[in-house]
Amino acid sequence: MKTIQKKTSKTRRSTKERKSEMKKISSWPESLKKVPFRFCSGCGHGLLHKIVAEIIDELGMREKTIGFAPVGCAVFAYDYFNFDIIEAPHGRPPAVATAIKRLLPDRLIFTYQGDGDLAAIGTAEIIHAAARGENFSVIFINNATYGMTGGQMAPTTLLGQKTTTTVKGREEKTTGYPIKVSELLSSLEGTSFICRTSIDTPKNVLSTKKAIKKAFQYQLDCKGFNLVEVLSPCPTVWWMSPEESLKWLKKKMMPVFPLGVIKDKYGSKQKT
Ligand SMILES: Cc1ncc(C[n+]2csc(CCOP(=O)(O)OP(=O)(O)O)c2C)c(N)n1
Ligand code: SF4
Ligand SMILES: [Mg+2]
Repeated sequence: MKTIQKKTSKTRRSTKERKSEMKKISSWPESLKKVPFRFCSGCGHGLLHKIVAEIIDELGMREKTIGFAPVGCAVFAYDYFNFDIIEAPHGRPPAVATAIKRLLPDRLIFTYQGDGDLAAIGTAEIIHAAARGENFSVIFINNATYGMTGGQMAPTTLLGQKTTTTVKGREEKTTGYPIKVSELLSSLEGTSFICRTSIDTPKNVLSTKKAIKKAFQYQLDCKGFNLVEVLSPCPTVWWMSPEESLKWLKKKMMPVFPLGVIKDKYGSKQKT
């Protein structure tokens, strides 16, 4: 009994002492407004917004950043990010970003686009911006569907995937094959860094953050067009629970859209 009491008094520390020893591992980024997201539970957009905001804080670029929001569930980016956002709906972010980056070359410019916005409605804009080697960054959210409008087929919808416009599952005969945007754009000489990541696990969240930070750094170093494709869950129109959606993403999406660096003009071809 005596020994126990001695040990307790030795190891007991004040709350103040314990607090001072705690390592801060997370905080609210200044680049993100303190407002609730309107995304569904388990949606990847909220997590991605936080990652982007953290990176901008870490780069010290909050007052020099301009983001471009699309149509789709990310349309409300201007409500969430605490820096300038320009709304350029229907696939037009790469065209408007081109103009703004050329006018204000010292700004950190990025577009944030879903697969419907980027790979269907705005196919021409993204291809030509990449071919021109415009010096800005693209964050491409691939959730294999049109989330906002209720789950129609997107260009990235998998073969066999059921959507409201492919009720028996997508089949190549009538709707073609999924477009692999990252591989397609990496064939263009104007692109410098193209990478595909996912946010299904903590490890992959960290890899996503690393990849987007690298893309932003490439832009700041004037290395030309770069894009990070992020595989992201949309539990609501995949008709799944958030947990099931992460499993589906890994099991079904990843074999079709493998993760890793697809092109790095100034570095090596390695896994992120
Ligand atoms: C020219 C045009 N086509 C289609 C639409 C309808 N629309 C708005 S958002 C959207 C889908 C967006 O899907 P995606 O870009 O994948 O974003 P998500 O919601 O999945 O994040 C569509 C088809 C529209 N408003 N205008
Ligand atoms: S519909 Fe999908 S993409 Fe849109 S907020 Fe809900 S989960 Fe996210
Ligand atoms: Mg989508």
